[in-house]
Amino acid sequence: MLDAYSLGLSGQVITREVAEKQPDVVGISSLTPQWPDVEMLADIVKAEKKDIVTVVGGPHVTALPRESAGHESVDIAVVGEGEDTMSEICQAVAGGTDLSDIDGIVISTNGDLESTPPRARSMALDEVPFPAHDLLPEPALYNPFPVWGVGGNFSCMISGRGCPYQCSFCDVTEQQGKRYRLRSAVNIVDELTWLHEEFGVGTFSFRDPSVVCRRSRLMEMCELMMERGLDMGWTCSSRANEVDLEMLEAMKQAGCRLVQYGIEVGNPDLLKDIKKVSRERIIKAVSDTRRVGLSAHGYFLFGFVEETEETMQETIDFAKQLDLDSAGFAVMVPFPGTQEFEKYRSEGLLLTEDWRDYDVMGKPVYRHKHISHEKLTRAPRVAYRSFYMRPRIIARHLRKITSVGVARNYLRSARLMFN
Ligand code: B12
Ligand code: SF4
Repeated sequence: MLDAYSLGLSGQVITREVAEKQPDVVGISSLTPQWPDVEMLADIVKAEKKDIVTVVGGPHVTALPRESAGHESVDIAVVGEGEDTMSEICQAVAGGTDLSDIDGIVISTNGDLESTPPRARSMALDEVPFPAHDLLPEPALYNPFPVWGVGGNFSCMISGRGCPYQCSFCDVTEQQGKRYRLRSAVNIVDELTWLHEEFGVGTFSFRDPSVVCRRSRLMEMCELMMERGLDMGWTCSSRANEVDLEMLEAMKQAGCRLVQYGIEVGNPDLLKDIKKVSRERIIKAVSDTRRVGLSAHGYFLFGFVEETEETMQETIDFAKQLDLDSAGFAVMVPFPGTQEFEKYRSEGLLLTEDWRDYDVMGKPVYRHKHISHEKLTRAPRVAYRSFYMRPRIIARHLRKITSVGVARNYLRSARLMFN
């Protein structure tokens, strides 16, 4: 396993690794803006040895499997979850058996594409082995953003898959299905215990929204973390309609420091259009979060098809009205497979399908009907200044700078925000 991004490896170093290890199969994961790098990696592998079977997977490939398999250095594109599929591919390659018996893949043979039937989603997530944390580089390499917490080595956790909400800009429902599929509380806490004891992980972040979706599981998980004396700080994300005061209290006692809410916009009609939570529920969730002593972070986006200059201002005003500790602002990226992508494409407003540009830190990849390109590009910076340049927020964050490491992390984030 080679975490080339985190290690900052060049193409030359990766070529050397492939030459040394001489693998039979290489699997490469991809999010949309990483797709050009995936093509380059597959090219590197094939240039080293033509016989190596190249397999690609991940959200981008699941959204566009045939297009992905169409790249000349790619042999197989995996649609959806990869655990069982990848192991079946390896067995087939080792045993020389027919790949077309494997569900959920697109096979490329000299440019001809063959799609096999879709694969059923795995329901028994407790049976999936823990991620191979032992194959990753030193945990000290992974630093959280300051808002994700400080203290000790850091790791990410996924407590379940799927999401029923189908927000217009998000492809998780499309990728992972409408139904929540959840790991048990014991299974999650077992992985945390392993991370803590073996790798000195002191801080982690639940990255899936489903961690709070089943109250009984959340309460059991918090209780177990306390029973085992896991002294770990953590953060999670949640839809604002899924938490209540009692849950937040239990989370705080179990080491939670911050809850991140995907709020997105301030205008009530736009909130409905993009399938987000009402303003009232958001106000209540943020205030309950602060009431129990947890920090609250809000994510906001600009550039939905129905957006206007007025709604952008409403978003900034709403962010400031809420009692948030921190906020993140970005221009909405319509990833393939989302409703926003289809809307922008059908109206002929997409400016590029160069996937490298589909980066949340980048410029809008579409022309907007009501807002100039320049204004939309600048919107996150305007919002950051307006949100953070308030004495109350500055004072709150200054209090959190307790070491040089934290100060460095803050500087890193400030550079990203204001650049
Ligand atoms: C944790 C997370 C991160 C982490 C870690 C990212 C990572 N590289 O894994 C961080 C914070 C770094 C991150 C960053 C970004 N993220 Co992110 N992230 C997530 C999140 C919340 C969970 C990912 C996860 O583990 N899911 C659970 C597992 C089970 O699903 P999975 O990752 O899709 O993997 C399964 C299959 O896809 C497949 N698979 C995946 N890879 C491979 C490879 C092979 C060979 C095979 C066979 C199969 C296979 O098998 C896996 C297991 O079943 C998802 C949202 C979500 N709930 O999924 C967004 C998500 C993946 N992120 C997204 C994006 C866009 C980004 C950024 C590109 C944002 C940006 N800057 O523009 C950056 C990329 C930065 C980078 N350099 O990697 C999008 C992807 C959309 C898209 N079409 O690309 C998602 C879906 C969020 C969203 N709704 O928009 N992210
Ligand atoms: S943004 Fe969050 S709540 Fe909405 S569909 Fe995606 S994962 Fe679900």
